[in-house]
Amino acid sequence: MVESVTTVAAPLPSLRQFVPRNRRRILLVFPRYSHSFGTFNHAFPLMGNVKAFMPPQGILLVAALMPKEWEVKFVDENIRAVTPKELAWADVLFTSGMHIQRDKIHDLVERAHRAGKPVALGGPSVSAAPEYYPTVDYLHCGEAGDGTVRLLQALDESVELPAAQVVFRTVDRLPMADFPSPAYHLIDVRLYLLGSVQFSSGCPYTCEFCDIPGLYGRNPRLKTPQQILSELDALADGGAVSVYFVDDNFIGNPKAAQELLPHLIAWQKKRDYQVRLACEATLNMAGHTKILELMREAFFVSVFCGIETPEPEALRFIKKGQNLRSPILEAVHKLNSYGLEVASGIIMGLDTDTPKTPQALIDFAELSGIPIMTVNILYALPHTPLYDRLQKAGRLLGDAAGRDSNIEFLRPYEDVVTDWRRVIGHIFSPEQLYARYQYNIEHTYPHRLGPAKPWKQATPKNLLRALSILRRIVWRVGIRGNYRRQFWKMAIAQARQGNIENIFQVAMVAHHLITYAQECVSGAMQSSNYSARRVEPRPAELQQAA
Ligand code: B12
Ligand code: SF4
Repeated sequence: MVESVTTVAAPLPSLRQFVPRNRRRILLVFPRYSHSFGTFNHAFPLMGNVKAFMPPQGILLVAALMPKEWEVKFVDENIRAVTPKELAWADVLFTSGMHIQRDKIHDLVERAHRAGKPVALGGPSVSAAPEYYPTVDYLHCGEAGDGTVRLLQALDESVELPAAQVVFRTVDRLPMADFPSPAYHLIDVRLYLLGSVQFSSGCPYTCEFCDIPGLYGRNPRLKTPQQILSELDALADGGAVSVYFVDDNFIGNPKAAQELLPHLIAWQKKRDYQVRLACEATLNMAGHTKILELMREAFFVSVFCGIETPEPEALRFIKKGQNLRSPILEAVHKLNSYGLEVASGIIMGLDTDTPKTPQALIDFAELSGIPIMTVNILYALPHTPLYDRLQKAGRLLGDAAGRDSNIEFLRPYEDVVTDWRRVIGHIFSPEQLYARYQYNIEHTYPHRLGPAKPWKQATPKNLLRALSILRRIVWRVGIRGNYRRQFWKMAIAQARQGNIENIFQVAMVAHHLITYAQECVSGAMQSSNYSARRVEPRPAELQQAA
């Protein structure tokens, strides 16, 4: 039975003004990610104490939104598992996640229920597909807003397990200018590879496969530059040396991006360019020369573009015409000329794919020089135009056992996966990947700005850390690695030119990509990030009980 609370029956206080009547203990837990190209897990052992990719903004923001009268604890299971003692302490467990974390969310709910605690789940997965979570007590669909106030009211009322599932949907979103900073005081920023900030939410485009416009809207909503600067200060003070703008599309509102950038430049100058910035954006940013100039000055060093396919016909078919505004290779190389290394998402299994597609992708990787290309087979996400089209055509399979996609492709599934393995195996062979890095070393990195006084960052603590990373790289890659030759060729050339930072960056990321690709080719990993096929074991405590 499900009770759905979507409409506002009585006037609600705003989320920032909600005052509870009772004391509550809220345990916020972020579930583990499955490993993927995008999680960089194989790089962590080279980096000492780094344990996870980025702090989870969404749930940390929710932590910051809790009434000050309530006690709050936070555990990121990518860093360590939540303990029985913490579960016993809590009145209620809050969790979040993407579809790919679905298994881990279910495991967590099972652990909470065994401890007799109710669970509230929010975030992108439940917002898009509440039907995935029939056993969760409270579902929070959508962004922070009136739905969140309703949830807090319900928990203020009672923390008993509810008789039926209750669903809260946000209709009226909290303006982003009213967002507090995520609760960074609850984490150790140094345990993460990157810090993250969010300036805007939403994307004006409507690519057929994407759930962003449905989840976050088409008219990007914005924080103020001052909010961003204070979040950046918190992250940099906490030890972050790289920060990723998680905006769906950094130039979704180009005017707003252009207005923010001078503030970022002033911030970088004040801190002498200690923090490298990165973002996600559509490839048509190549047409915004002024923005590119400012991004260079603000020390943006990489941008993730959903290129999806280099085939123009395919781009038109998936409604991604914005990638066609200038020839793709020209656009990528223009971004490189502003110091921006391009990373790219690629999709296989499109209706327009032919037996020639794998070679076209391999050629594209070589010509573009893009080192990080995350290649996935297509999966139809609920509530996307793609899902609706395939449903009408009777081409949705459900999560059929053993398959990584829910789509009946036009080509045989086995052929699509075999092609995927061929592409991954080729483009992430050490020779190919190191050649693409060499391209960026020559054509991208020299265009970047950097600290005016780099020696100021060479504190004894930083030097010790760098030495420890270097020792690990030399041991794991330079001595024990099966691609030692490529590594030493790059490392010796860079050391001669004094570009020590390039050695660190390239060696760490390449190690992840090469190792992960080898796991993909051996069949140990999923070919789609949305696959429901479990490739990792359940936690020991749940296995024992089963
Ligand atoms: C940063 C990011 C990542 C980071 C995650 C870092 C981290 N620790 O969170 C990394 C790089 C690891 C990542 C990887 C992937 N990601 Co990602 N990622 C994002 C991105 C760009 C930003 C997330 C974010 O910080 N948002 C800002 C916060 C404030 O928003 P939010 O989390 O939705 O939280 C709000 C509400 O949902 C709500 N809320 C959230 N949690 C909770 C909990 C409770 C209890 C309550 C009440 C409310 C609540 O309150 C918040 C304020 O409104 C989003 C896009 C987006 N717009 O969110 C995609 C997104 C979440 N990722 C997505 C995907 C598909 C992936 C990948 C599978 C593939 C990929 N694109 O690379 C991989 C999977 C990795 C893995 N193996 O597990 C999809 C998820 C689709 C879905 N519906 O599940 C998204 C939506 C983008 C997209 N459509 O492609 N990702
Ligand atoms: S441009 Fe990117 S975020 Fe926007 S709809 Fe397309 S895939 Fe989604």
